[in-house]
Amino acid sequence: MKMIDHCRALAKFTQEPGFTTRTFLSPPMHGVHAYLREWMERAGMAVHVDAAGNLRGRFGGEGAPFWIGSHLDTVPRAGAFDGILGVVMAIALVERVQPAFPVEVVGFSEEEGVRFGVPFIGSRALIGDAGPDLLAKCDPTGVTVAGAIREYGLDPAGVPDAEVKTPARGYLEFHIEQGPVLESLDLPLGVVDAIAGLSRIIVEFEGHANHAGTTPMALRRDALVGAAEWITCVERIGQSVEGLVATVGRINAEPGAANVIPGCVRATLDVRHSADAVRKSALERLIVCAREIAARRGLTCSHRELLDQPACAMDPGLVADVERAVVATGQKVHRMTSGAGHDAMIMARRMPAAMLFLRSPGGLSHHPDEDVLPEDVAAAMAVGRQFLLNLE
Ligand code: HGY
Ligand code: MN
Ligand code: MN
Repeated sequence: MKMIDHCRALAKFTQEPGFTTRTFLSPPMHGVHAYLREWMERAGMAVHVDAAGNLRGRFGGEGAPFWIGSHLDTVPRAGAFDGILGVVMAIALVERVQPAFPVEVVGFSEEEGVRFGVPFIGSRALIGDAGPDLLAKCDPTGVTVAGAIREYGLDPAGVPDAEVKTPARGYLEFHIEQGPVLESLDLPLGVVDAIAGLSRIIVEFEGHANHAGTTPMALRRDALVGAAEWITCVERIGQSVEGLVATVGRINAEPGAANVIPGCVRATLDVRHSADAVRKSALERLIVCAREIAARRGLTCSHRELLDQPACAMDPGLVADVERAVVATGQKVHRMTSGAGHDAMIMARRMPAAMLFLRSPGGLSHHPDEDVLPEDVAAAMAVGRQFLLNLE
């Protein structure tokens, strides 16, 4: 079965019929684990699911392993390749190459941050950064991370044991680019040299709910109109700085009835840039902008940090190893920064990390029509094979 076919089959494990939606340890993850475990064991791996829900396969004997992996969760109504393609390619590489040294394959339980608002739960557990605060985070229904782990049939007390405490040679992640760059250059592959930093906050505008029919326009403190004005400011500041992206991805208005002036609005803000100082300065400007709009409209404004993920350089030595494999397989080397966050930026805190991107047709991702070309998967597999052979 081809890797693209595996990804399309795995995309059917979803919590939203008709779409691919698979958040942290939701029930369909059992099907993904069973599907991949059978294949991993056939490829010669000893497989287990750690207490953080990471699917892990150990190939080969003692000694410092090389890690290859990506994430198994998805955003809502995702495509079939973000994350899981990297796990499928890792398994296929071990199956085909049967490396002469130990390899750890990992399918992380959660990278997108959808269910609990904070990303990288799986890879953070692997580097020993999944402490009580993280396990106590609640999803919108009030279930904690620890509760979700228990509901899945695992024991959250075992999360500390998920940490990698032995030496590792490095980590390589294959991932779709999720953007337009490689397609614009007509290239199948990209070598990631850095991953942009990411700030994520919740901004709350508080006004005064009131009757939509009896409250004159001049007497309103409408939180949603204030948020709407601020969102145009987010776009304007995002457009004003080279390489900056700023996004309001989700907005909740309360009480949420057509005949009630919204009294409270919460909006997510996601700000990214390859330079941390630029990202932080833009974030500060956007917070000041929110406060000014609120003051002018008789609203109050507050914000809560969800994530401050510094930009992360990939390991120069490992990047050079990947580039050697790219050249050896006859492909052109193109170095690039990743605008998307990846588990590699967490694993890089524990071991040398690198990534190889595959072209995203249409530059599309986080969308059901996300795609990847068979010839690009074949090119990436050839690079992966050469990379592993060079490690022997
Ligand atoms: O949001 C991201 O950058 C990634 O897709 N988790
Ligand atoms: Mn993603
Ligand atoms: Mn991803």
